[in-house]
Amino acid sequence: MTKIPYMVRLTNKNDRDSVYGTFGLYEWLIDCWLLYVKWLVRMTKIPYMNDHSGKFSSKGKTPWMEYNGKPIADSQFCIEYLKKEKEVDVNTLLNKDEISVAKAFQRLTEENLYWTMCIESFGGDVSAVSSIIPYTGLKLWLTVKFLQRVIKQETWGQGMGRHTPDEVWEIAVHDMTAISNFLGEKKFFMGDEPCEVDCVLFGMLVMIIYNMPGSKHQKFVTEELGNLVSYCERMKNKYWPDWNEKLLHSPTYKDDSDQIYWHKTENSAQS
Ligand SMILES: N[C@@H](CCC(=O)N[C@@H](CS)C(=O)NCC(=O)O)C(=O)O
Repeated sequence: MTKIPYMVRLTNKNDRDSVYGTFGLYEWLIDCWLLYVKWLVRMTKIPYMNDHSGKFSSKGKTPWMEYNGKPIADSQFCIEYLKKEKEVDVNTLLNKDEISVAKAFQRLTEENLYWTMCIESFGGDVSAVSSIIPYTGLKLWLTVKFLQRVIKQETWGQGMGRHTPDEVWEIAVHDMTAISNFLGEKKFFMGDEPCEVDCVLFGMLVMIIYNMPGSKHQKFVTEELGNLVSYCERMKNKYWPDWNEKLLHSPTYKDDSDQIYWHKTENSAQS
């Protein structure tokens, strides 16, 4: 079963708030921004369902969500909307300076490091990324060609694609090292308790660790930046205890399109 995860849809079903969406991990592509939205959903214990229809947002991007029929595009706007709607503050333990630092790291990750990852995966040898896409033959070839073309245009426009491969790698090393140095020995990025930036970092780092096999990024993180690997494990254990059983290649994987996930315990992903 192969489905491309792209949409988070929230709606009010049977007089209950429900979130409909897909969780990239359950598929072949870990969508870092979708993990960000889903984390808030799990952290705040909003019931949700996965939707595997694979639609893009009105802005032509993923993820996006629909809440009581209102479509909201872009993970950041989804998060802001949910925070307001549910009256949750996931940064309560941070002061203004810390919130600013966290935001700067969020942007470094989403707007800079991300593009180096795109170039590493699709800019040259595509055999590694092809190995995680569960298609074969023409379908695989067309998917990879399509993604290569989109990413080439986007990275040129963004600017990262105008650098040489060595320059791109230098930028990536600086970004990943900055994240690792700031995390240091802390349990979570801003201290003992997780906050919003943790989900952004987690989403991006698990893409590196699990979705970029054999890449320079993966090698660097796993071999040189061990604190990032244990950090991801901590986040995974806390919020995604069902991670392994929901993997596409896991024997326990099943289509969960009709399932409503309810979180019964504090900060737990149990459904
Ligand atoms: N700022 C957006 C970024 C989302 C994004 O770039 N998503 C990628 C998938 S990981 C996408 O939709 N790419 C399709 C495209 O750019 O055409 C967000 O936070 O939701």
